[in-house]
Amino acid sequence: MEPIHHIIIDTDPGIDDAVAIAAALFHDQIDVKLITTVAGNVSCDKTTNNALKLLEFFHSDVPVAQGAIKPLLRTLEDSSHIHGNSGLDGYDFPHPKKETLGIHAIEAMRETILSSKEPITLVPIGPLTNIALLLSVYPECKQNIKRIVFMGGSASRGNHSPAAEFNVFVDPEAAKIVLQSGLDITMCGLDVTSLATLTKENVEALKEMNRTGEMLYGLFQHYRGGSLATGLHMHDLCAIAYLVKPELFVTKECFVDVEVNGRYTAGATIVDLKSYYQQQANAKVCLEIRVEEFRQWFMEIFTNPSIL
Ligand SMILES: [Ca+2]
Repeated sequence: MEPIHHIIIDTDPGIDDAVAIAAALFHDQIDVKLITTVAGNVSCDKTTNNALKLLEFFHSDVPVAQGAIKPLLRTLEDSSHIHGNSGLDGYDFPHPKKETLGIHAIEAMRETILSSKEPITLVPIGPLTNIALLLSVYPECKQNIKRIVFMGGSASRGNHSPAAEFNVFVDPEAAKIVLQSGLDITMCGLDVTSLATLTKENVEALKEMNRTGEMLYGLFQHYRGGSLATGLHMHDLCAIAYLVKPELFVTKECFVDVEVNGRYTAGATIVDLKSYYQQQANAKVCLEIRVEEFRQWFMEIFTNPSIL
C-alpha cells in the first residue's frame, strides 16, 4: 500500500515516544520523512541520542535533526522521574553510530516541507518549541503543511500540575503560537491519552514476540507513566493512532487557547467546549477513545510477523 500520511515527528523520547515512533515506522500507511528532537522528558542532548538509538535499533534511515535545547521563555522542567535518567531506561541500547543531519531541526523541517511533493503532517509528541519556532521563522512552510496532530493539553485536569498537561506545561508560549497559527490542528490530550493504556496482558504478550517487543518490554519495566497493575499510559501513541484510525476517537471542533500567565494555571489549555468565549474554533479536540480497539490496533502492529 502507498503511504497516505507523510509526516514529520517532533519528539522528546521518552518511553511512550519510543512506542509512537516504532508504530509510525512500522505502519504501511505512514511515511516518516524526518524526526526532530526537542527538550522535554529529558534534555535535548538525551532526546536526540535516544532518537538515534531507536532509529538504529529499527535499522531505519529516517534522518534526525536536533532542535531546541530549551523552551522559548522558560527553564526546562523535565520528567526524568517518569522515563528514567536517560529518558529510555530499561533497555541497553548500544551507543548509536547514526548521526544527526547536523543542521537545526527547523532548518531540516523547512527543507523537508518545502521539497515534498505531498503536503506534510506534523506530529509533535513533545513540547511545541520547535513547531512554534518553525512557524515563526519560516511561515512560508505553512503552505505545504497539511495539518498538525499533536499530543498535549487537556480539556479537564493536568498531569504535571493540577491544571496543565506536561508538553504544554513545559512550553506554554510555544503551544499558544501553534494553536494560533491558523493551521488545521488536532489535539490528542489527556482526555483520551490517559485512557489509552496497555494492560499487563498486552505487555506480557509483547515480550516473546520479536526484538522490538523485547525492547519495549524492557522499557515498560522502568516506565512510571501508570503501572502494570492499572495500565501503562501510551500518551504519544494516540497521535499516531489518530492518523490511521480516526474512527477510534470522538472529537469536537472548538476554540482552544493556552494560559501563559497564571500562578497555578500556566500551561493549562482552555478548551471552550460550550463556546463561552464566542471565538472561532481553531482545533479539533479528541474527547473520547475506544480503548479496547486501540489496544487491539496496538497488538496488531507490534505482533505482526513482518516487524523486526
Ligand atoms: Ca513525548
